[in-house]
Amino acid sequence: MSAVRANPKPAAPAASPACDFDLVIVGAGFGGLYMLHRARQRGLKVRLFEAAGGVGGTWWWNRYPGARVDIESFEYSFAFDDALQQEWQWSERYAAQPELLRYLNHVADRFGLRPDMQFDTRVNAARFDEAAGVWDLEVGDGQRVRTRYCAMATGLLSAPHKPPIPGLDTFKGEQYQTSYWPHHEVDFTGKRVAVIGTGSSAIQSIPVIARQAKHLTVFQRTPNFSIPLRNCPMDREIEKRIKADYKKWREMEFNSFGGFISVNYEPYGFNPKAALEVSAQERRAEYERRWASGGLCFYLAFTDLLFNREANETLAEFVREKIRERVKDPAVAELLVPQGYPILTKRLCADTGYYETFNRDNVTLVSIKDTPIEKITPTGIVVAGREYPVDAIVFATGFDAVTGALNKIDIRGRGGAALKDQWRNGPRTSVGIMSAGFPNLFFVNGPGSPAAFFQPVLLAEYQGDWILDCIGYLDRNGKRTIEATESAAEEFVKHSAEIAGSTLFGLSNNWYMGANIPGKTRVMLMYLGGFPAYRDQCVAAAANGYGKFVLDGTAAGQAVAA
Ligand code: N01
Repeated sequence: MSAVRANPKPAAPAASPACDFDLVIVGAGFGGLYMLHRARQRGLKVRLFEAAGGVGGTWWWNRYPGARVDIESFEYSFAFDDALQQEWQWSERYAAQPELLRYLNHVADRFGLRPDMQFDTRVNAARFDEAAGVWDLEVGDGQRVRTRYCAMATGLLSAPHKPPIPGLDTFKGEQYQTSYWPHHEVDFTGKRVAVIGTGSSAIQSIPVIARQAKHLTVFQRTPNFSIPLRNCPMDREIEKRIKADYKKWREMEFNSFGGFISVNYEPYGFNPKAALEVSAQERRAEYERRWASGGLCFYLAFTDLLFNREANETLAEFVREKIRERVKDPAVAELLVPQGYPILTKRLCADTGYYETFNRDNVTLVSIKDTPIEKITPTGIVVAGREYPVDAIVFATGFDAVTGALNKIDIRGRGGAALKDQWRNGPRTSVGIMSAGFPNLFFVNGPGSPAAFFQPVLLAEYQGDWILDCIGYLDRNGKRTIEATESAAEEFVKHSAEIAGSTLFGLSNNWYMGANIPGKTRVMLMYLGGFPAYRDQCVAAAANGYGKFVLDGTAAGQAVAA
């Protein structure tokens, strides 16, 4: 694991066949930055392209009011460099977007990464040149770049989804999207504002917007389960304790299922008991303890919550009760109480005063579950024949997750085959890192990996190291290409589907399965077996000279230097 191992020795790159770069990285979020840093350390000639005007990825784009991380700052940060861990001071238990952006900029400067990054440059197309065994990229306004390897660190939630509601273009007021929030300050003072959507982004922004707007109307299709985040200023004593033992905490994270253990306050890690094996009293006590701690620790409360509907219902009912306590008007409370799907199967939200916001006089909740938005007019939003006049609309309508950002790039592998065609019925990868027919193309936090179910910063570190180790191996052995085999991908996809099939995730319309995007194939997009099991898969895939892959067009595993 990257947190506890020494920097690897630079590999000697093989002679580049008429290439501009050894490695091109797409995306300057956590994953791209880490990989760039490590690739440079290994002596690779590398260039990172980023569509945005600066570093940050998710944290560059999502500047909406109230945006903050809901994994503790001490955990949602790089583990690979202890000096960096020691010197950075987080100001809050859960860092807000501006602080995360400062942190990522600090990382870029501290490790001198900027000279190898090119901003405002979208990668539009990537085609594998079979004769030369290299990738030919079309970037920005037609610039052509050739590279031996390409790593897509394009993000899990980076292709925003804006539903094509009739009349949208006729609206005369202001329109915002949480994931494309402008860089200038948006002032809703004195305005009638609508928020469409009630996922994590909406749940974070609604309380902040409500405090500013003259009136806020929230249009809710599916109520979400939300837990109090309980953010607070960083306690310096806790900081000292964590920094004194950072290595131990990181090891625990890397060896845990989801990569977060709530190190900051009380470690509410994995509870090995099942909800249905303990008494109602013990269950309640466990839920109350976690409720008081706040955040996402409910995922680890009992082992059967994601597998057994009856067990799941014990937690769902506990949270429903809490929602009813937080909302004064019982009719509004009932609209906000989620019913009909298992808790935790749509991403659990963590809020700061979300439900209490509906106790304000200037906030109205409109359920569009049975009566969808009919149209948008120049002056408002129409539901069930009634117009709600508004001056501004905020779309908090989510993302074409996991595959969306990759599908925006015209990626073509052997024989000119398009990746999006190959993945029409769901992504097919070997260990979430490579796809058959697309040699030397790697995914970071991509489809098939545990992304979204494992702390994404740590996963990016692990995968970044795996990919660079792989490149190092090829270079040391004079090999030019590596690709997944169809049979290995089939085996991994089948294994992942079996795990997913044993869970309750299929019982809700969640983005993990693409169920939030009309027409997208409904299939679990990520690995649900937990990080330790995933790591075993990655180690096995690399064993015997990358025996589960094809090297230079022939089966791997022959006698080559380790
Ligand atoms: O997106 P979402 P998000 N008409 O897909 C509704 C991470 N994140 O940006 O549920 C009306 O969750 C849709 O309704 P429904 C986190 O992993 C983390 O909020 O499909 N409504 C839903 O209510 C999260 O899960 C943080 O019925 C429509 C909402 O829009 C992920 O990003 C903060 C609609 C979309 O919710 C995505 O969160 C923010 C339509 N046509 C995000 N289409 C942290 O706290 C969609 N909706 C760290």
